[in-house]
Amino acid sequence: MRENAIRKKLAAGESVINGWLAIPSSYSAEVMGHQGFDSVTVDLQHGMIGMDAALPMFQALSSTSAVPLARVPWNDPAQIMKLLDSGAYGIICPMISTVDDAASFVSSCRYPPKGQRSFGPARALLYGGADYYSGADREIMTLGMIETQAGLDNLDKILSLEGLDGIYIGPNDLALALGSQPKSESDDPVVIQAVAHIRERAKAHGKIAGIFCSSGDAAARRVKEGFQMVTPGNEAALLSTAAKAAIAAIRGVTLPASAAGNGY
Ligand code: 3PY
Ligand code: MG
Repeated sequence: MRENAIRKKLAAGESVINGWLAIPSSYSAEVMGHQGFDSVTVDLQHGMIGMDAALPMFQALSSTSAVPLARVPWNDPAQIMKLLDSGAYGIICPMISTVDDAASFVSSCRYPPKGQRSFGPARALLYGGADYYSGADREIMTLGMIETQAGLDNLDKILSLEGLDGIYIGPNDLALALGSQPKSESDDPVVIQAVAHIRERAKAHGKIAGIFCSSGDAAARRVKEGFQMVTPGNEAALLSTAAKAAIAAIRGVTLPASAAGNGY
């Protein structure tokens, strides 16, 4: 089976730069996949992407070296299994709040006896190889999003779960859960402390700590803090930021800091 290059990179202690797709287009998936991201996530939660659009996006990513991941809309075994059958090499699952949530999520990604994944790898055979079945449980990555108060309260139990490779912080939902404004880079000390706490606990459990960020600069700061997997906003945010900067350059104006997006 084709190896999961980001699993290998993370195991070697290297950080992973993850692209994020919200636009339902195989062309933008292909463009993003060719830019040097280690992995690219097709976002079926907040991205404008359904199952039918996701398939050609995975096909486009196959023409690049980026490892294809998916964020599912919810912790739904049917959607998780279908995205794995479409060739996703890892799943980012929103709103993991309890160890039971995490156990159900991991189980959806693993074949029996480890889990309840149903057999029918379809396109995953074409991307992963004819021996997909024998390596899938080893190569497929499971990242649970910590972005609720309950997720924070149950963090150590969630991180103790065997088969969960790591956590991914959703800073906007986390900020909302803590009574703050939804922001990828919050300046609220309560949110800052929670983000640091999640990162430290993930490290203590030997699990991957990832986080969604608003820009390349913000993601670089997160890597310095110790996050191993970062996303510098989605492609729609990168596109709008570049478009605003081009217009500002032509008009000869300086963009105010407020022109920067929130990663969405
Ligand atoms: C959040 O910030 O809540 C996210 O889920 C990022 O995509
Ligand atoms: Mg979220």
